[in-house]
Amino acid sequence: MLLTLALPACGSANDQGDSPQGAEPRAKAGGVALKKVGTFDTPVYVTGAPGFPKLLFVVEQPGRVVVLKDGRRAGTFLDIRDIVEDGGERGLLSVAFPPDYAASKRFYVYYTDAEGAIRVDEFQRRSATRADRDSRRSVITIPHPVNANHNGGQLQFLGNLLYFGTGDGGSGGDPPNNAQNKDVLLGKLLRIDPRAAGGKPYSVPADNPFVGKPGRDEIYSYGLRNPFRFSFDTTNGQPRIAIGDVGQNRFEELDYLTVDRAGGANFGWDALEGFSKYTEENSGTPDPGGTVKPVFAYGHGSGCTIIGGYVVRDPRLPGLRGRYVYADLCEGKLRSLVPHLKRASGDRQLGLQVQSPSSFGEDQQHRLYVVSLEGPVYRLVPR
Ligand SMILES: [Ca+2]
Ligand SMILES: [Ca+2]
Repeated sequence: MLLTLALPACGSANDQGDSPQGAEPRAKAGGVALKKVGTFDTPVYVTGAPGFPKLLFVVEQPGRVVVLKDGRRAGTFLDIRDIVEDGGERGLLSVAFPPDYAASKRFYVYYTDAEGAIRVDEFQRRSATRADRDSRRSVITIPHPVNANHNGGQLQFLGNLLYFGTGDGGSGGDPPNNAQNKDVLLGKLLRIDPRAAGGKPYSVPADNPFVGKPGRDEIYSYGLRNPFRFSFDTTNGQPRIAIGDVGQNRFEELDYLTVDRAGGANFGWDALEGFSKYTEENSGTPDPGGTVKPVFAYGHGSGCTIIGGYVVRDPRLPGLRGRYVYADLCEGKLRSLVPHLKRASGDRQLGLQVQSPSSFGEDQQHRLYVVSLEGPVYRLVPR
């Protein structure tokens, strides 16, 4: 069972006393409405697969991926509940399908195992709606033995390369200062080619920023606390990345920059939280200088845990096109802002609310979904 509101968290609890327990989404607001596509067991992610525009995949935290076809449940695509350690912030947290999925049949999952380690495994599909459980191949295992929190959890492909975000190893204030340590893979955005090559389970692109330099070659960016959800924005020519990095006790932050510039970037944790110097428990990491500042941050008076979303590209939602839609786990209100490379603007509520949002996601038609940890998955539709 999940611990309500525990999922990607870790900031201090929201003390406003107005959490949306029992609230149902309003049917209509701001030109956008929420349409329920189904109810699931502790869902934490939703996505589509290249070449299969009619399918939608919902990730259930205990360890299943459920598939819908044309909006109707079409079965369990993958069940790995036996190898997933679930609860709180742990569990099966993401699935990703590479651009060549239709031909290669391979896809990837991100989960925590019985030892608490972060694992990315590869599987292959047997049919459009059924994975081959026996095709499992371990791609990478990242030890995360000390604390149960801050496991990261997002997989995203950009081209053939797999990006994934790991948490800092947990507790509060990153006691071992993992996020600033380029010799460990915690508190990082990582980038690999997940295909087996040369007798190894994956390869590292030669142009990763720390190849040939001190620091693990898999690292793309560092100084992250718990980048539970991130997405790519390909609406603007040069691809950009939007990272919702969950904060400690004071600030939730959104990082938004070109993918190029994110190469080698230091996002500042745990010297910095949001725009501010981090001075609370287990602080003491000096500001290294040259860090990438967020484009937006909000304080814990209006939330507890950012749930990063997507820059909207669904042509059915003209009022939201180009805006970044996100939410906060405790507040549940859907919000949007205009992302700029220097600073976001125009942050405002959509007028829609979801209980304990755990993620957003897009299908192959660029339609946008929001997931409630309590069970429902909704699609954002025009009013
Ligand atoms: Ca620290
Ligand atoms: Ca290196």
